[in-house]
Amino acid sequence: MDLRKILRQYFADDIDYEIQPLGAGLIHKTFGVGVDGNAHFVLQQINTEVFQMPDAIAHNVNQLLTHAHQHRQDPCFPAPISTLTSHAFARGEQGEYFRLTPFIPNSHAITTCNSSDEAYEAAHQFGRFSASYASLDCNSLKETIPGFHDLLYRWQQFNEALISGVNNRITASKKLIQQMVQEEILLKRYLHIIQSAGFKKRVTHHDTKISNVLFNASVKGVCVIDMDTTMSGYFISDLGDMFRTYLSPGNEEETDLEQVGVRKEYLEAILQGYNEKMSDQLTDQEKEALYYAGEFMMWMQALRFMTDYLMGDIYYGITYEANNLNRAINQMHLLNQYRKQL
Ligand code: GN1
Ligand code: MG
Repeated sequence: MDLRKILRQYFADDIDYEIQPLGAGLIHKTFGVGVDGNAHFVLQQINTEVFQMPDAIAHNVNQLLTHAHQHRQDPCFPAPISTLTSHAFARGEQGEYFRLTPFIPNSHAITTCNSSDEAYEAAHQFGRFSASYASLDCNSLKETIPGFHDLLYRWQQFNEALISGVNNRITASKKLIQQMVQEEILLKRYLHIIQSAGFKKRVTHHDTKISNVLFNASVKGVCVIDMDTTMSGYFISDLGDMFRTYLSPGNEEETDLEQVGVRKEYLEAILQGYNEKMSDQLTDQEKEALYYAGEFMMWMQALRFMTDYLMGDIYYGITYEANNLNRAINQMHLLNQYRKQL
């Protein structure tokens, strides 16, 4: 793939940009585009297996930017750059989709959350993001991945994998599968939530990992990035994924379970940062589910990793055979450790 050809769809001048791989996401291919060692833009090739409707992402970004503009408020994320022909995406020769976003000067992303201050700042940014769009009718947003954080759907996919998945993987993982099935009570609570008037559909980011926040040199949060999965959803997705990904010193790839656990001060920091922006927005019923948010996301992610393992690793990138299995084990361990803190 000649990325220079892609850049020419954005720039009339023929600057010889340096293009370097960037970040550690499991889904897209990301590149820093710059001059003399300084990044000016971020170029991403959209994974269209995962995002089969890239235009839905562009539609949502447009809705958000229009809303922010009308309310004279900060969009809370960097707006993507259109091509010279005013398209949201540049296209590769085989129809691939690319998007370009400005690189925010003096900002950086981090891949692991290493202090409760970082956790606080990130939670504050994601809270600010959702709160900023509180008056946007989230029904105007499209679903960029159908059923993305629908726990019932993820549970059904898991159950289908138990029937049609790779046989020896199912047999060898009996114990873990049983442990995961025992958590079905978390699904019951979710089903209750989605029927309750006290739970609002909100503009939800749905991927609140620490690398989706930009920080400045003094480690203050600047804004959030990655609007791919921003759509209508429940706050438990955003808060829960922060718990899932910031609380533990070891991340979801960690196979030494001693490293997987909950740092209590990070939990307090996340709640503080998020509540500063969101507590006025949340209903009483939602506030009762602050801690459930973590259980919801940890279990759902365990189900998703395990489903992928049983189906033969078709969704998540893996670097070794049991990678998805180990991720599922890791997430179930985290869930158990998390509960001990409640
Ligand atoms: C995927 O690629 P990345 O890290 O942004 C996934 C998230 C999962 C995460 C687990 C579109 O996100 O939902 O939580 O992996 N995104 C999609 O590492 O499936
Ligand atoms: Mg993402």
